[in-house]
Amino acid sequence: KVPWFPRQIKDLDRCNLLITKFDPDMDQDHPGYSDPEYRKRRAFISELAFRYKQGDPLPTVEYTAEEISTWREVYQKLRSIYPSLACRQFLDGLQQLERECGYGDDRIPQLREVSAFLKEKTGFQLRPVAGLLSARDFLASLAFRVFQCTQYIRHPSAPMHSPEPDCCHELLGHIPMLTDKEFAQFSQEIGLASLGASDEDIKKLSTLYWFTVEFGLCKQNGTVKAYGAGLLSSYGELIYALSNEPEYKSFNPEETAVQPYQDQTYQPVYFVSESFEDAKIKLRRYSATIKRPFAVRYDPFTSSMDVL
Ligand code: H2B
Ligand code: FE
Repeated sequence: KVPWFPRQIKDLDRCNLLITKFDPDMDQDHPGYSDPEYRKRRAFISELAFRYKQGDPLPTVEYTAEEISTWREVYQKLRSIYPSLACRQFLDGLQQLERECGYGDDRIPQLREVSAFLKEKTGFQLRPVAGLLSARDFLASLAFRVFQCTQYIRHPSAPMHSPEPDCCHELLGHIPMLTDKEFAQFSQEIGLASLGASDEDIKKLSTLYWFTVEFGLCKQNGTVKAYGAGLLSSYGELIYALSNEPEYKSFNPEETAVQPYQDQTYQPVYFVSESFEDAKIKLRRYSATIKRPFAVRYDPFTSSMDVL
Protein backbone atom coordinates (compact mmCIF):
# COMPACT_ATOMS: atom_id res chain seq x y z
CA LYS A 1 0.00 0.00 0.00
CA VAL A 2 1.28 3.41 -0.99
CA PRO A 3 1.54 5.89 1.92
CA TRP A 4 -0.56 9.04 1.59
CA PHE A 5 1.17 11.95 -0.08
CA PRO A 6 0.15 15.50 -1.03
CA ARG A 7 -1.25 15.89 -4.56
CA GLN A 8 -1.93 19.63 -4.43
CA ILE A 9 -0.02 22.40 -2.77
CA LYS A 10 -3.00 22.89 -0.41
CA ASP A 11 -2.39 19.38 0.93
CA LEU A 12 0.82 20.66 2.54
CA ASP A 13 -1.44 21.91 5.35
CA ARG A 14 -1.53 18.25 6.37
CA CYS A 15 2.25 17.81 6.22
CA ASN A 16 2.80 19.08 9.74
CA LEU A 17 4.09 16.21 11.87
CA LEU A 18 6.59 17.66 14.34
CA ILE A 19 9.45 15.76 15.95
CA THR A 20 9.75 17.17 19.46
CA LYS A 21 12.94 15.52 20.65
CA PHE A 22 14.99 18.75 20.50
CA ASP A 23 12.36 21.29 21.45
CA PRO A 24 12.76 23.43 24.57
CA ASP A 25 9.67 21.95 26.26
CA MET A 26 10.88 18.34 25.89
CA ASP A 27 14.66 18.31 25.79
CA GLN A 28 16.34 18.91 29.14
CA ASP A 29 19.59 19.74 27.38
CA HIS A 30 18.01 22.53 25.33
CA PRO A 31 19.48 25.85 26.50
CA GLY A 32 15.94 27.25 26.74
CA TYR A 33 14.53 24.36 28.83
CA SER A 34 14.75 26.23 32.13
CA ASP A 35 13.86 29.66 30.73
CA PRO A 36 10.08 30.19 30.96
CA GLU A 37 10.26 33.49 29.08
CA TYR A 38 11.95 31.82 26.14
CA ARG A 39 9.43 29.00 26.14
CA LYS A 40 6.56 31.46 26.19
CA ARG A 41 8.03 33.30 23.22
CA ARG A 42 8.46 30.02 21.37
CA ALA A 43 4.86 29.06 22.06
CA PHE A 44 3.72 32.39 20.61
CA ILE A 45 5.74 31.96 17.40
CA SER A 46 4.68 28.30 17.10
CA GLU A 47 1.07 29.38 17.20
CA LEU A 48 1.61 31.50 14.06
CA ALA A 49 2.83 28.40 12.25
CA PHE A 50 0.02 26.17 13.55
CA ARG A 51 -2.60 28.63 12.32
CA TYR A 52 -1.02 29.09 8.89
CA LYS A 53 -2.85 27.71 5.85
CA GLN A 54 -1.31 27.43 2.38
CA GLY A 55 -1.87 30.69 0.50
CA ASP A 56 -2.18 32.89 3.61
CA PRO A 57 0.20 35.83 3.75
CA LEU A 58 3.25 34.75 5.73
CA PRO A 59 3.14 35.92 9.34
CA THR A 60 5.59 38.62 10.40
CA VAL A 61 7.25 38.61 13.80
CA GLU A 62 8.34 41.73 15.58
CA TYR A 63 11.67 40.56 16.95
CA THR A 64 12.87 41.85 20.31
CA ALA A 65 16.17 43.68 20.83
CA GLU A 66 17.57 40.55 22.47
CA GLU A 67 16.61 38.36 19.52
CA ILE A 68 18.14 40.82 17.07
CA SER A 69 21.30 40.89 19.10
CA THR A 70 21.56 37.08 18.92
CA TRP A 71 21.08 37.32 15.15
CA ARG A 72 23.77 40.01 14.90
CA GLU A 73 26.29 37.90 16.75
CA VAL A 74 25.62 34.84 14.59
CA TYR A 75 25.60 36.89 11.38
CA GLN A 76 28.85 38.74 12.01
CA LYS A 77 30.74 35.69 13.12
CA LEU A 78 29.66 33.50 10.24
CA ARG A 79 29.87 36.26 7.63
CA SER A 80 33.54 36.73 8.42
CA ILE A 81 34.46 33.13 7.51
CA TYR A 82 32.12 32.56 4.55
CA PRO A 83 34.42 34.05 1.89
CA SER A 84 37.06 31.39 2.45
CA LEU A 85 34.87 28.39 3.35
CA ALA A 86 31.52 28.64 1.52
CA CYS A 87 30.95 27.53 -2.07
CA ARG A 88 30.48 30.06 -4.86
CA GLN A 89 26.72 29.53 -5.19
CA PHE A 90 26.23 30.29 -1.52
CA LEU A 91 28.31 33.46 -1.63
CA ASP A 92 26.49 34.69 -4.75
CA GLY A 93 23.13 34.01 -3.14
CA LEU A 94 24.03 35.73 0.10
CA GLN A 95 25.32 38.80 -1.74
CA GLN A 96 22.06 39.06 -3.64
CA LEU A 97 20.09 38.74 -0.42
CA GLU A 98 22.21 41.48 1.14
CA ARG A 99 21.73 43.78 -1.83
CA GLU A 100 18.10 43.09 -2.64
CA CYS A 101 16.41 41.51 0.34
CA GLY A 102 17.54 43.42 3.40
CA TYR A 103 19.98 40.80 4.72
CA GLY A 104 22.48 42.20 7.20
CA ASP A 105 23.47 42.09 10.83
CA ASP A 106 21.03 44.77 12.00
CA ARG A 107 17.70 42.94 11.58
CA ILE A 108 16.22 39.48 11.19
CA PRO A 109 14.73 39.16 7.69
CA GLN A 110 10.99 38.47 7.58
CA LEU A 111 9.85 35.21 5.94
CA ARG A 112 7.40 37.18 3.82
CA GLU A 113 10.07 39.23 2.04
CA VAL A 114 12.46 36.30 1.73
CA SER A 115 9.73 34.11 0.24
CA ALA A 116 8.82 36.78 -2.34
CA PHE A 117 12.48 37.10 -3.29
CA LEU A 118 13.02 33.35 -3.65
CA LYS A 119 9.86 32.98 -5.69
CA GLU A 120 11.33 35.32 -8.30
CA LYS A 121 14.70 33.63 -8.32
CA THR A 122 13.90 29.93 -8.32
CA GLY A 123 10.18 29.51 -7.73
CA PHE A 124 10.72 28.37 -4.15
CA GLN A 125 8.42 29.73 -1.47
CA LEU A 126 8.41 29.47 2.30
CA ARG A 127 5.84 28.32 4.78
CA PRO A 128 6.21 28.73 8.52
CA VAL A 129 6.76 25.64 10.66
CA ALA A 130 6.89 25.35 14.44
CA GLY A 131 9.99 23.14 14.68
CA LEU A 132 11.69 20.02 13.36
CA LEU A 133 9.35 18.25 10.94
CA SER A 134 9.19 14.55 10.16
CA ALA A 135 11.38 13.66 7.22
CA ARG A 136 8.42 12.52 5.13
CA ASP A 137 6.52 15.80 5.54
CA PHE A 138 9.60 17.93 5.11
CA LEU A 139 10.65 16.18 1.91
CA ALA A 140 7.11 16.20 0.49
CA SER A 141 7.02 20.01 0.66
CA LEU A 142 10.23 20.24 -1.34
CA ALA A 143 8.47 18.43 -4.18
CA PHE A 144 6.25 21.53 -4.49
CA ARG A 145 9.20 23.91 -4.16
CA VAL A 146 7.99 24.81 -0.70
CA PHE A 147 10.53 25.14 2.07
CA GLN A 148 9.19 24.75 5.59
CA CYS A 149 10.92 27.40 7.60
CA THR A 150 11.16 28.02 11.34
CA GLN A 151 10.66 31.59 12.49
CA TYR A 152 11.95 31.58 16.08
CA ILE A 153 15.57 32.18 17.05
CA ARG A 154 17.91 30.09 19.22
CA HIS A 155 18.42 30.80 22.90
CA PRO A 156 20.68 33.82 23.59
CA SER A 157 22.91 31.78 25.90
CA ALA A 158 24.17 29.63 23.00
CA PRO A 159 24.36 31.77 19.84
CA MET A 160 26.87 29.51 18.11
CA HIS A 161 24.88 26.31 18.35
CA SER A 162 21.29 25.17 18.19
CA PRO A 163 20.19 21.56 18.63
CA GLU A 164 17.15 22.19 16.38
CA PRO A 165 16.56 24.28 13.27
CA ASP A 166 15.95 28.00 13.96
CA CYS A 167 15.77 31.10 11.76
CA CYS A 168 19.56 31.47 11.72
CA HIS A 169 19.83 27.95 10.33
CA GLU A 170 17.13 28.52 7.70
CA LEU A 171 17.88 32.11 6.68
CA LEU A 172 21.67 31.84 6.70
CA GLY A 173 22.19 28.15 5.97
CA HIS A 174 19.42 27.22 3.55
CA ILE A 175 18.07 30.34 1.86
CA PRO A 176 21.21 31.51 0.02
CA MET A 177 21.49 28.08 -1.61
CA LEU A 178 17.82 28.11 -2.60
CA THR A 179 18.45 31.22 -4.74
CA ASP A 180 20.52 28.97 -7.03
CA LYS A 181 18.51 27.41 -9.87
CA GLU A 182 20.46 24.20 -10.00
CA PHE A 183 20.29 23.71 -6.27
CA ALA A 184 16.57 24.47 -6.23
CA GLN A 185 16.02 21.77 -8.79
CA PHE A 186 18.21 19.32 -6.87
CA SER A 187 16.12 20.00 -3.74
CA GLN A 188 12.83 19.50 -5.56
CA GLU A 189 14.06 16.23 -7.03
CA ILE A 190 14.77 14.79 -3.59
CA GLY A 191 11.24 15.83 -2.67
CA LEU A 192 9.67 14.24 -5.75
CA ALA A 193 11.48 10.97 -5.08
CA SER A 194 10.01 10.90 -1.57
CA LEU A 195 6.32 11.08 -2.50
CA GLY A 196 4.60 7.84 -1.60
CA ALA A 197 7.94 6.13 -0.94
CA SER A 198 8.29 3.33 1.63
CA ASP A 199 9.54 4.16 5.14
CA GLU A 200 12.80 2.49 4.26
CA ASP A 201 13.29 4.68 1.18
CA ILE A 202 12.35 7.81 3.17
CA LYS A 203 15.07 6.91 5.61
CA LYS A 204 17.60 6.63 2.81
CA LEU A 205 16.48 9.87 1.21
CA SER A 206 16.66 11.74 4.49
CA THR A 207 20.15 10.38 5.08
CA LEU A 208 21.11 11.58 1.61
CA TYR A 209 19.55 14.93 2.39
CA TRP A 210 21.52 15.05 5.62
CA PHE A 211 24.88 14.48 3.93
CA THR A 212 24.18 16.81 1.00
CA VAL A 213 21.76 19.66 1.70
CA GLU A 214 22.65 19.79 5.40
CA PHE A 215 26.31 18.77 5.58
CA GLY A 216 27.52 18.58 1.98
CA LEU A 217 30.94 19.61 0.73
CA CYS A 218 31.95 20.08 -2.90
CA LYS A 219 35.11 20.77 -4.83
CA GLN A 220 35.54 24.13 -6.49
CA ASN A 221 38.72 25.19 -8.28
CA GLY A 222 40.59 22.37 -6.59
CA THR A 223 39.57 23.21 -3.02
CA VAL A 224 36.82 21.80 -0.84
CA LYS A 225 33.99 24.21 0.04
CA ALA A 226 30.82 23.89 2.08
CA TYR A 227 27.32 23.94 0.61
CA GLY A 228 25.41 22.24 3.45
CA ALA A 229 23.15 24.43 5.57
CA GLY A 230 24.02 22.71 8.85
CA LEU A 231 27.62 23.74 8.26
CA LEU A 232 26.89 27.22 6.95
CA SER A 233 24.85 28.03 10.06
CA SER A 234 27.30 26.69 12.63
CA TYR A 235 30.53 28.59 13.16
CA GLY A 236 32.22 25.75 15.02
CA GLU A 237 31.24 22.95 12.69
CA LEU A 238 32.01 24.93 9.52
CA ILE A 239 35.59 25.41 10.64
CA TYR A 240 35.86 21.82 11.84
CA ALA A 241 34.42 20.34 8.63
CA LEU A 242 37.03 22.13 6.53
CA SER A 243 39.93 21.35 8.84
CA ASN A 244 41.93 18.15 8.48
CA GLU A 245 40.21 16.45 11.42
CA PRO A 246 37.10 14.77 9.93
CA GLU A 247 37.11 11.93 7.47
CA TYR A 248 36.12 12.71 3.86
CA LYS A 249 34.43 10.23 1.55
CA SER A 250 33.52 10.88 -2.02
CA PHE A 251 29.82 11.38 -2.61
CA ASN A 252 28.11 8.34 -4.00
CA PRO A 253 24.36 8.06 -3.26
CA GLU A 254 24.26 4.28 -2.74
CA GLU A 255 26.92 4.49 -0.06
CA THR A 256 25.87 7.85 1.37
CA ALA A 257 22.24 6.76 1.78
CA VAL A 258 23.18 4.05 4.29
CA GLN A 259 25.88 5.89 6.23
CA PRO A 260 24.77 6.15 9.88
CA TYR A 261 24.75 9.66 11.26
CA GLN A 262 24.18 11.38 14.55
CA ASP A 263 22.62 14.75 15.26
CA GLN A 264 24.08 15.46 18.71
CA THR A 265 27.52 16.73 17.79
CA TYR A 266 29.84 17.34 14.81
CA GLN A 267 29.81 14.75 12.05
CA PRO A 268 32.75 12.35 12.04
CA VAL A 269 32.46 11.96 8.25
CA TYR A 270 31.49 14.25 5.37
CA PHE A 271 30.81 13.47 1.74
CA VAL A 272 32.55 15.51 -0.92
CA SER A 273 31.16 15.75 -4.45
CA GLU A 274 33.32 16.57 -7.46
CA SER A 275 31.05 19.54 -8.17
CA PHE A 276 27.49 20.61 -7.76
CA GLU A 277 26.51 19.27 -11.14
CA ASP A 278 28.03 15.93 -10.16
CA ALA A 279 25.91 15.64 -7.01
CA LYS A 280 22.78 16.49 -8.96
CA ILE A 281 23.39 13.94 -11.72
CA LYS A 282 24.17 11.19 -9.22
CA LEU A 283 21.18 12.01 -7.11
CA ARG A 284 18.85 11.95 -10.09
CA ARG A 285 20.19 8.56 -11.09
CA TYR A 286 19.64 7.29 -7.55
CA SER A 287 16.08 8.63 -7.37
CA ALA A 288 15.21 6.69 -10.48
CA THR A 289 16.09 3.45 -8.66
CA ILE A 290 13.50 4.01 -5.92
CA LYS A 291 10.72 1.60 -6.74
CA ARG A 292 7.19 2.92 -6.84
CA PRO A 293 4.22 1.60 -8.81
CA PHE A 294 3.70 5.07 -10.34
CA ALA A 295 5.60 8.14 -11.43
CA VAL A 296 5.03 11.75 -10.39
CA ARG A 297 5.47 14.95 -12.30
CA TYR A 298 4.96 18.40 -10.88
CA ASP A 299 2.67 20.71 -12.83
CA PRO A 300 3.75 24.25 -11.96
CA PHE A 301 0.67 25.80 -13.61
CA THR A 302 -1.71 24.20 -11.12
CA SER A 303 0.80 23.57 -8.31
CA SER A 304 -0.22 19.94 -8.30
CA MET A 305 1.23 16.49 -8.92
CA ASP A 306 0.43 14.52 -12.01
CA VAL A 307 0.49 10.90 -10.94
CA LEU A 308 1.26 8.70 -13.91
N1 H2B B 1 12.41 20.20 9.71
C1 H2B B 1 12.71 21.51 9.66
N2 H2B B 1 11.89 22.41 10.24
N3 H2B B 1 13.82 21.92 9.04
C2 H2B B 1 14.67 21.07 8.45
O1 H2B B 1 15.71 21.52 7.88
C3 H2B B 1 14.37 19.69 8.48
C4 H2B B 1 13.21 19.29 9.15
N4 H2B B 1 15.14 18.78 7.87
N5 H2B B 1 12.91 17.98 9.25
C5 H2B B 1 14.70 17.46 7.63
C6 H2B B 1 13.84 16.95 8.75
C7 H2B B 1 15.91 16.62 7.25
O2 H2B B 1 16.83 16.48 8.30
C8 H2B B 1 15.63 15.23 6.65
C9 H2B B 1 14.71 15.24 5.51
O3 H2B B 1 15.27 14.31 7.65
FE1 FE C 1 18.12 22.28 7.69
